[in-house]
Amino acid sequence: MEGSGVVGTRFFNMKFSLQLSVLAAAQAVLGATVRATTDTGPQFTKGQPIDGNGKGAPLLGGTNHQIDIANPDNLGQQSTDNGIVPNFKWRFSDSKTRLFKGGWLREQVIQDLPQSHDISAAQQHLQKGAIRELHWHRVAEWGFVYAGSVLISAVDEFGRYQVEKLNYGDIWYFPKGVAHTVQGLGDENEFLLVFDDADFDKVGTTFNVDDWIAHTPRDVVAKNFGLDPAIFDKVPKPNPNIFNGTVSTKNVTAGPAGELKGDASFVYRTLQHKPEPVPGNGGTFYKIDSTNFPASKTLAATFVTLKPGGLRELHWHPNAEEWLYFHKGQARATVFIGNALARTFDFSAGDTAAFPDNSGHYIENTSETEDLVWIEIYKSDRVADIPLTQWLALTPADLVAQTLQIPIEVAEKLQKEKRVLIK
Ligand SMILES: *[C@@H]1O[C@H](CO)[C@@H](O)[C@H](O)[C@H]1NC(C)=O
Ligand SMILES: *[C@@H]1O[C@H](CO)[C@@H](O)[C@H](O)[C@H]1NC(C)=O
Ligand SMILES: CC(=O)N[C@H]1CO[C@H](CO)[C@@H](O)[C@@H]1O
Repeated sequence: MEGSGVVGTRFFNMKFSLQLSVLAAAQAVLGATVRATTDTGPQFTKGQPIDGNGKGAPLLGGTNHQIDIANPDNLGQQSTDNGIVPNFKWRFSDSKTRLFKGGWLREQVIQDLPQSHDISAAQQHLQKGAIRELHWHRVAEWGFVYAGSVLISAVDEFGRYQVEKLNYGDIWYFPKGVAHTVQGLGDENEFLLVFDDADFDKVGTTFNVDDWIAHTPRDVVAKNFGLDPAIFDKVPKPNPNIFNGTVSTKNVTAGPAGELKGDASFVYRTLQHKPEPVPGNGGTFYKIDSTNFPASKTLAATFVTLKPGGLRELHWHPNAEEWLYFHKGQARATVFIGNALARTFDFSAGDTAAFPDNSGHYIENTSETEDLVWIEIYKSDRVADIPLTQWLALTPADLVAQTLQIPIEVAEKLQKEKRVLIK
């Protein structure tokens, strides 16, 4: 028994050093510092679940080392994490990309991220002239242009219409059922799409014009338009969804109910407005909800830039689950869901996430150099949060001091203003 134990240990050590040399090679490829195998500190940033304090052991089985290195918090880096907390994150890079003539689409729906109960989303790309065919949805659609420019066109139940060119930072909101289409205007154009329903691929959610006409008796279509049935001989079947085309040069005029403008407008030009005051000086924070964009009644958003070293202060949202899209940079967030349960996540560009309704959290920049840019979405008519600091500052200081076992002078000096983004 003892002998086989020694052999076992030797065998293990051999496997372990073999593993470490594979690890070192992988690190060399990744350009990381290759450390001696005698390193005794925490190994999380090297992709190993070892805390350097007696807990953990090397990963010997199949693993994706690049993902491990990028997600040290999944390896147990935060000793304050506790319990079984589900995954709140989905990478667009893990989505199936659907290719079309002149573009592509990749989605995140409830089947991808079951923790997102309110929202589904997609990235969509349209080359110059490419058209997302005319359609409507059973759900509301929200879009944010982050590359190039697009033409949007919509018609509502009163026969009001809107045709507008949108650029970087511009947002559209089409209420449930509103007819619309989108066309790429620049050479390459891309945008984020958000829907106020998590099950976006469910049958009965999207209605495309070609699909409808192709599945309606030809004589009825002809009678409806008062035209010869042969006019519709070339309606594409199956419908293309996205297809290449030429940039629109026609204007819509003389609609009997006029244009959708002012409070009825489906467009909000984010960067033409002032961001929210950020006393903490950590970045910029735009709020886009029904208080400044009246059409946007079911989706409320923020567009946030956080400087390196910045922190989106600890807070929760009293009104909704939070959905996130990380556009640039690197982030870390710990989500506290009550009952001593918490889990920390590492995020990079292209990640989406859903934080449970009312869960406590922060978002921190983890890059030394790069700004962190993200979008938050709530299925609500407004953005609302309660910061931890403000809560404590507006509660009798002696109650706070006794509860947290902190000096009363500290409790008395807590900042009463929201700081939002702290530098
Ligand atoms: C779209 O692409 C097809 C080839 O795939 C081409 O024949 C057609 O001319 C293109 N249409 C436009 C408007 O670019
Ligand atoms: C369409 O409208 C735009 C902006 O109002 C105008 O500049 C353009 O000349 C119009 N084009 C046509 C074909 O009427
Ligand atoms: C430049 C800078 O301060 N970067 C910080 C970004 O956030 C991470 C995590 O808090 C810090 O470790 C970096 O120093």
